[in-house]
Amino acid sequence: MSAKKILIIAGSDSGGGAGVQADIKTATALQTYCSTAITCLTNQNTQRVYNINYTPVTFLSEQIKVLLDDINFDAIKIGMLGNQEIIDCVHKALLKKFKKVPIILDPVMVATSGDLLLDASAINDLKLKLINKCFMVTPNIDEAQVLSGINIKNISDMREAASEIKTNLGCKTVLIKGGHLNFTDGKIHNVFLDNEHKFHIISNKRVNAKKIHGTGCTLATAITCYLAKKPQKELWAIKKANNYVYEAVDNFLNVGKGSLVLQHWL
Ligand code: PXL
Repeated sequence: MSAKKILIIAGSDSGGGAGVQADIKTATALQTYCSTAITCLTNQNTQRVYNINYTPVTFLSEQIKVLLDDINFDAIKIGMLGNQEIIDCVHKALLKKFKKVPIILDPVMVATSGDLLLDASAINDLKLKLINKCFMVTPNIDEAQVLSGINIKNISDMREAASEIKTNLGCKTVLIKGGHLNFTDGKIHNVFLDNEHKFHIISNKRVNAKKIHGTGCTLATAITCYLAKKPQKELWAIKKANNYVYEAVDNFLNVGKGSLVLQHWL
């Protein structure tokens, strides 16, 4: 049997709700093979992130190199990077891939618990070394505000921020996730700006539950899997991924004392 193959470059969440753990569960549920290059180990549970241990960059770049030498990936997902050194390492390791394979970057900055997952000093490097070369970036509202400099309160601000990110930072497409905003109709609206500078609104029902951890990682990985299956069908991939996340959230698990987590065996 054959399968589509993705490479996940992201951090480990020892609690299992987000990070590489959520990514592997998602890829498996979507019948996609995944390899991983793990940027860091977080020490965390459902309540908070206690500390972070980064992978030595010489080792991380060797890992990415041997994977790329061996496996012909259909798409690549980048998640938590953490600091400038790791960003620089991933940028160099992927140089030959940016134009050949769709790369989806989730610009992870802060955990659901509020803990910081990217050094503030690394934001410029993220913009200049990775975002400008990626096929898609998937910021949430807070990340989109940091990347665009725009204060986002509604869909019109989301459009403006997406346009700013695509035009000024140079990625091909932008998906701004609206889950952190309260819309008057009670739904969640996400704004996608495509390669031809056309806007699309992708909406879904909001699940009424307390904080859920791992939605961003899961969505970006699901998009990566669907794009691996059908390249250039990014709107289709986003809609399918959005449905996957909605179902996994609607069937949430309450495994600890903190945030709820997604259920991937639907
Ligand atoms: O949800 C963002 C995220 C990404 N990657 C890792 C994380 C988290 C959130 O906690 O731990 C490793």
